[in-house]
Amino acid sequence: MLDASQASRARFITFEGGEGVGKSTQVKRLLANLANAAIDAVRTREPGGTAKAEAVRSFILQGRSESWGPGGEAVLFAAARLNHVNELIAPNLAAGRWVISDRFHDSTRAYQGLTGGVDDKLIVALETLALDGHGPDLTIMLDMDPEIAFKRVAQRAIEDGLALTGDRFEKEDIDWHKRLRASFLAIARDNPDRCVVISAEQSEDALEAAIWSVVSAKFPELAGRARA
Ligand code: T5A
Repeated sequence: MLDASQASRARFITFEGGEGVGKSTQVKRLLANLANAAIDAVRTREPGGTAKAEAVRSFILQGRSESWGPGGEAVLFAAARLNHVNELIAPNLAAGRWVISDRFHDSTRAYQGLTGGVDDKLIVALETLALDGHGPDLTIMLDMDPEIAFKRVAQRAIEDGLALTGDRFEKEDIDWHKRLRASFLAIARDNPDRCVVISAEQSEDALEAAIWSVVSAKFPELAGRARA
């Protein structure tokens, strides 16, 4: 049974997974469903979310940090995260607004740590520093074969009339992305109370329904509230 303070506490939900698995699509759909359930929520992303963190995003995704190596990049992601937590995540949660983030600290652990080889001590130190107690209440891990995800990203580029150039990490080879997938699954296994793995190899509508079912089961204050 929830007491009144737990029931009214704003929740922090993160979406994680490899490239092109459908995180952004589902973050938007969850926001719409929360709005329909009369929950005030903000959408954000990493790297980014604040002006300073978006500047770090551009620097990294343009490939300008590549020569820093995975350790240097982990520090840059954490610097962006520290600002994101201080200026956006913590103030919104304190004001009673739920926060839904497209990627968060598990991405550093998966990309730079488990797949990139950065020492776990540095990853843990950066998490402690940047999160400052503001860890997610729930993490939705969208899981799929990276070869299928890359076809989706290529199709999106065709539809948008853009060249498929690939940003800093999309350029890594398929074996790297298979190891990345295994890294996210390992994080989920290590954090069973927080992480829920959902197959992203289903339609957008089916995935949206699966995510709502997980979110509404995790947070009893949503019981009986309709989604969009
Ligand atoms: N990074 C980030 C690190 O290395 N360390 C860190 O600490 C952090 C925070 C961020 C990059 O930075 C790295 C990870 C990344 O490489 P990004 O642009 O945010 O860059 O990268 P992605 O998160 O991969 O963004 P994408 O937009 O490519 O992927 P999404 O958001 O997972 O997918 P989405 O929703 O845009 O969908 C992709 C395409 O598939 C279609 C969509 O319409 C779209 O065309 N689609 C579906 N098609 C069929 N069925 C479905 N169910 C579909 N869902 C979506």
